[in-house]
Amino acid sequence: MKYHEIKHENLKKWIDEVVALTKPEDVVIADGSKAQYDSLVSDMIESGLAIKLHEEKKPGGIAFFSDPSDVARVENRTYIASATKEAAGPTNNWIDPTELKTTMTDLYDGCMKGRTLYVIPFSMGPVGSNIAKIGVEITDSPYVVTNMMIMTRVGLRVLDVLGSDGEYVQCLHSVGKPLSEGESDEGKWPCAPLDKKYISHFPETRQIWSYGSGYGGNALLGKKCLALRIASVIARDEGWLAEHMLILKITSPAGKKKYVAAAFPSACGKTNLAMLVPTIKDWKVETIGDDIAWMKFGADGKLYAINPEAGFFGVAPGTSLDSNPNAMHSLKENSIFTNCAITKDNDVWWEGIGYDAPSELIDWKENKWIQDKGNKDQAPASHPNARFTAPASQCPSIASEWEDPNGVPIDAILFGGRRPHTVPLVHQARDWNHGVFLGSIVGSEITAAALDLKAGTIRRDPFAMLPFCGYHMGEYFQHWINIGKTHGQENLPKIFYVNWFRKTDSGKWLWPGFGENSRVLKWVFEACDGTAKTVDTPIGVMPTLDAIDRPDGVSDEDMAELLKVDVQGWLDEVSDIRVNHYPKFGQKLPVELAHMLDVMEKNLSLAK
Ligand code: OXD
Ligand code: MN
Repeated sequence: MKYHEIKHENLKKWIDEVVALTKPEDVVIADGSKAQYDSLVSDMIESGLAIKLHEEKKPGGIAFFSDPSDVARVENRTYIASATKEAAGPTNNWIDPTELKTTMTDLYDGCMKGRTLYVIPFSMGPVGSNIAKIGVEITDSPYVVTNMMIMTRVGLRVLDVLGSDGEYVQCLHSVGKPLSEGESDEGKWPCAPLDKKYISHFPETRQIWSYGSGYGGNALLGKKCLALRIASVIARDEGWLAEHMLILKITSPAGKKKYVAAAFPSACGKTNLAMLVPTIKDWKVETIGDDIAWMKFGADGKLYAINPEAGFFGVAPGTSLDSNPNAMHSLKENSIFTNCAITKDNDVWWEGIGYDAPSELIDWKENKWIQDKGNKDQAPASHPNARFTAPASQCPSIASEWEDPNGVPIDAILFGGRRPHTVPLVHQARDWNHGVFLGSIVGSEITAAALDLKAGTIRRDPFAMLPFCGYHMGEYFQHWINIGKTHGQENLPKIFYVNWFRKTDSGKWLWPGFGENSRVLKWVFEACDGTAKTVDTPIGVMPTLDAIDRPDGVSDEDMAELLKVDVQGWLDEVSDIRVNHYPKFGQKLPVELAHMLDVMEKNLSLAK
């Protein structure tokens, strides 16, 4: 299809404007066909940008090495350009939208010279679902097109749903590297220098403008930009929730099922939990989504969730048949690998894949790499944020209803993070507002010094949405409180706080995690049914010491430690929230949350 044939006048006009501004050599519509995917892949292999992986070891697989300056989301170059700074709030970078558009229009001028402009019509969520939203991404990166074809539903059927006047989110992307006459990328990853990268959101006009990066969430604009930053604003306006949450289904031995959504900050194991293989007999866990949940109330008053994505953009290092067999099976074929190491026979390898590196590798910086196990300081062969892009449909644990356009009814919401001390293995909120309070204080230990933050300190990441909320976070808290006011407690999901990451003072893990987390999910399941063994504590409702089946290696003392209310630790937490966290939100902090903090402090003081 040629873009002049598009029936949607406003979309055609926008494409015309972008073509005039960016001056590409050609315009192609991503039609969603396998033939087009295959031809983009062979072009990228031919140009040297992509590596074709081993036919039998990774059928249909390709690999890329990005530019070393373009390896992750760039939070300090990510902007919420709302009409006022106040609307973006204290936790987002803000630039006046007119000024930002002027700067970026200059950058976009001629930026696609020598390249093809692709128009990608995509649906976040099953095509036609009333929870789904349509986006159209314009990009000059074939890498982006192929990744979007895995991560979202792309193609002409989306244009059909859009019709002649349907609503869509404009997503404009360029790698920011025009080519002069006769110039080619010579197989190198195109991008612009860091100070020219902009990942910009215009919430009022529901637009995304991204320039200069070709990587992940900076460039696959359906994911963090649309499905979280822009969607969180739409959700606030329309009374629903767009959240950084996995969705899983758990089925008891009696065949009873429940759906659980869970928000953990990036790199806290959402993909692992979503694909967990239970260690408890006859319990089953299946996957609906691993990163994002859109949740709307149904006619029966219950909260229904869809996974707006169609694939997984997972962190490769640490993923193995032991830690996450379902992820390993998902990426066996038809997958894209970015910044993983490549073996001599064109397979992928990464740190923590579960076996030693073959004798010789090409590392993500494209140098020869030989494993030196004696050298703890050896630079890794794969980048710590190396990724696999895999179709969700290939996941062995995918639930049959994962594409149900009506979504699945959520019974429980979990919050969590890496907290070596203080926060117990699991506790339950007394009611919705208490649950919102727990979401608002989510924090996680910084594990790598890479983020300019001190390793070992706790970074507050409320609702795991700190980098992804498209408006004032205080108003976001209020939106959650308001949901509780307008919907009956009996229909609302129960809220829990989990922590798999407790350590002893000598640094030993107290809880084995991974599949053993099914034991905690079982208690959550029972708590939703009202059959769990519970005890009231100053911080919420907790399991009794014998309520959770114990895995091998967890002693009575370990369990007592995991389920202890650390009164002094929590009082320190209260003062940290009071002094360093809540004041950020000023007048917009809901009174209900300030009240919850007072209640917790009072409860703890009484328990001292
Ligand atoms: C992700 C993230 O890539 O949260 O999902 O950073
Ligand atoms: Mn994420």
